[in-house]
Amino acid sequence: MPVPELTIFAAHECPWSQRVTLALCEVGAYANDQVKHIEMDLAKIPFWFAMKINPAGQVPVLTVGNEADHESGFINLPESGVILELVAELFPESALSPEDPFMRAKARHFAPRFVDIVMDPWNRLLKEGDLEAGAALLAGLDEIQSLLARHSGVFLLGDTLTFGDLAVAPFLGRIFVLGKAGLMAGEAYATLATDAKYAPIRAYHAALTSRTSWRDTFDEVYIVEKARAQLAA
Ligand SMILES: N[C@@H](CCC(=O)N[C@@H](CS)C(=O)NCC(=O)O)C(=O)O
Repeated sequence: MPVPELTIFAAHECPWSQRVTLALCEVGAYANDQVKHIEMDLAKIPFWFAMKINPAGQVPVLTVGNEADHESGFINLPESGVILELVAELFPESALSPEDPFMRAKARHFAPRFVDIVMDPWNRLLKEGDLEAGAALLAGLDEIQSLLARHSGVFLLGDTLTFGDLAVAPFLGRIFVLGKAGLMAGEAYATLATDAKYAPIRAYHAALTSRTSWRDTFDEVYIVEKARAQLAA
């Protein structure tokens, strides 16, 4: 199937957007000029965006096809998880979407579980300085490590990167970067960064963030500055 016209509306600071920009990098869409990138300012989402592109007023949105051409399958698609899977399927040679339906189901389950048991406590720790949330965050990462241990290899399902990995990468990356920057209260980050128990999640983080796609979509200084400003507001 030929790849249709693609436009991504995204914001560098937004982890949900980074899921999609990571995938577009991984499949070579940026390198091959197969996608137009529109960077949005989250502080000033324009009225036309909510009117024409996404009534929820949120990024990311992937525009597929051309509005003027009814044959092009035109759609403005919101929701990072949905977009991520579509990108994986539009570029099957990338192998980001496993052929095996059970493996696909595992990839789908991974991100919502990660958000529930890791990101909820992480947000509480960051925004409220709730130290009990630090223990919950580490317990959540224990469970994530047990999911990773089900397959040998550097990624969730082995040595092949899938959309499941890309869905959690922006969040795991921010945990390490903002922890290193001193924005996580208590001892949770020190434990995560040094305790032998958390060596598997450190290795997983390293496997994700050592990729070119990560370097091309993540600016550590900018993300720390934005987070500091948001927490101070
Ligand atoms: N469930 C959405 C969440 C997207 C989201 O929260 N985007 C934020 C930026 S990180 C946004 O656009 N915020 C602007 C607003 O809500 O006004 C997804 O997975 O795409």
